[in-house]
Amino acid sequence: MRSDQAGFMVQAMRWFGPADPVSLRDIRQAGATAVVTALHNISNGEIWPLAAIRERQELVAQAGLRWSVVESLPVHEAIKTQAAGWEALVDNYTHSLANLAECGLRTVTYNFMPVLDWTRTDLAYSLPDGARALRFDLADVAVFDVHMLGRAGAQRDYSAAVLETAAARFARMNTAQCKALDRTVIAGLPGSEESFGLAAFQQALEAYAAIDAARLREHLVSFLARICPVADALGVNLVVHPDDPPFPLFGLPRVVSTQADLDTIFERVPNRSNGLCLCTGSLGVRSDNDLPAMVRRFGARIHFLHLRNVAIEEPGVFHESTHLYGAVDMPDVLRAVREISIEHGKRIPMRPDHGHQMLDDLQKVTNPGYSAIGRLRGLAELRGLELGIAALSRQV
Ligand code: CS2
Ligand code: MN
Repeated sequence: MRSDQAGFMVQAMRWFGPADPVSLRDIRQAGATAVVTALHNISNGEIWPLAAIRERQELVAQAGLRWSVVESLPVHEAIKTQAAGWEALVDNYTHSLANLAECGLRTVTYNFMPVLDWTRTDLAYSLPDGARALRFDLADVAVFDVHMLGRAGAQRDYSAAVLETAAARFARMNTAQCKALDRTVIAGLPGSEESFGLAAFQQALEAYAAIDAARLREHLVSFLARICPVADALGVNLVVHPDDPPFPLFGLPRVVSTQADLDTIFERVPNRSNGLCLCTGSLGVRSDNDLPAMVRRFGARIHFLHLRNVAIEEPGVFHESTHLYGAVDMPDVLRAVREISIEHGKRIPMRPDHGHQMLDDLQKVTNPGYSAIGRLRGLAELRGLELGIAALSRQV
């Protein structure tokens, strides 16, 4: 009999901790052997205490699962902007890394997106089959940015066509619809460390007034140059999650969106611990990102996979499709993953990154993108694809 432990990937699911409406038992029944979680109750910038890490680890172990990846150990905004006191925050970060390593947690995810973590404009987009998906429409971002926030110079960041659509859309929107858009865009999606009101958001944007992409890249490099030597010594892999979506929003710089961005990050900080969380759904929004090629190129540095797919409706508009079908050629990606797994002798933790709200979950309140059944479906499909690829490869 084949065992569920035999693949080239470790099947994991994200769990938001004891308050998550999706339980560890649900995750186990979905067939995952591991979870990906974080101490979301600890404020960004503070040290994760050993005891709290151990307690979480035990909770996961009691459910018959393993905590395989930390997602995320968030990087404080002051580190991204190099505001006063940022060095002390980096020291706290390394202290947390040391505590995690002491508990045997050796893969740690983070992102370097300014102000906002992942961004969508619709959290309940109806699909033809009645399921709901997360959607992004740049014209809605323009509605918020130009008409609701009134950011100076915002018009310059959009095409004439997008501005025209946004103006027409805004003219038809009532207060409730404006509020809903505001909440969706800046109130913070699950996993985000920040959540803003309009004034606070404005202020957060202003902190980047003098920070362009070149400068933000330098800030990322100085962060990594400080923590990677420590992570090397601890045997910890730090894996950067790409920008989602992988293009600038609100005039904010983006530095983890393309193969060239990643090349630079790894060239500038070649340390072994400087790694990548390859998120197919984030990177896959850009047609110039060749995902199987990126898997092969960065194979040694990939220690975590987010697997999902996107349907590109038109430039700047996409929704999250089912895990196997969409702009990303998932069989080709997993074939490449199998190759790097063999080449580097490692099983790579993966998780189905988001899923549709479907079946009984349509009646439940869960974290957007993180309901149980849609992710169970995604995990099941990806597991079948993995097994199929492994089986076919043995025959040739
Ligand atoms: C995640 C983000 O839910 C998601 O899509 O990718 O919350 C976040 O960017 C990652 O956890 C990395 O920090
Ligand atoms: Mn992701």
